[in-house]
Amino acid sequence: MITVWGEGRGFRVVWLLEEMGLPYRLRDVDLLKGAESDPEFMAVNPGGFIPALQDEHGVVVESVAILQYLLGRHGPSPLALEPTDAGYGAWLQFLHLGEAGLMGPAFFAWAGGGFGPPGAKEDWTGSMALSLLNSRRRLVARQLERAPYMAGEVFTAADISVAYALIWVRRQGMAALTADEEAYLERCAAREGYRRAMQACPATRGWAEAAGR
Ligand SMILES: N[C@@H](CCC(=O)N[C@@H](CS)C(=O)NCC(=O)O)C(=O)O
Repeated sequence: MITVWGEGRGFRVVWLLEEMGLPYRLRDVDLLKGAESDPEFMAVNPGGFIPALQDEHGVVVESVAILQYLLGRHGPSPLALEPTDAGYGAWLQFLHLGEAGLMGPAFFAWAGGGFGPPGAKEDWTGSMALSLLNSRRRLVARQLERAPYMAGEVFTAADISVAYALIWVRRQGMAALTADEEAYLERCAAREGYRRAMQACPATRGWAEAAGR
């Protein structure tokens, strides 16, 4: 049985599991209480961050690595492209850009205002993170001028990675999304897999309801 530890970016993992039709259980991890107060989780991921994926072979952390792992080990799935596919380069690029180029900078652009002392939101690091996020969004913008999805004509795991980050940016009110980005998110969120993942993730659903989307 597959266990997903924690929501947050674990939503990406649950979304893919729902798209692939794989059975799993979601184990809540309360980061507000502190991961250290959850010894069972700390034994799974001594780094204390979520998500983690556990199956009969072991544990994988890093949400995008987990997506690749599921597609490789629990696939095959049309949500993964092969090196011989025309869109493979774009697929791999956007799969990783979703975290490394979008979500990572987005978190640090937001975190100063979310958790930091007065003025932290506007400090050099926060401003630089916001500027990195927005520069990487230009790659998404160019792709959306060419095709409906990150790897081309069809929805793939690269869209789970990128759409999650853009949804997060929108819910935190960090940047106004473009009309193309909004239409893209509408396409992604209209999927049955997304709807089922929202049903399966109470914390994400609560946050979406509070944010009004
Ligand atoms: N790059 C990692 C980021 C993981 C991450 O930062 N997760 C957040 C919640 S979504 C977390 O656990 N933060 C607490 C911490 O890092 O101690 C991934 O994609 O999984």
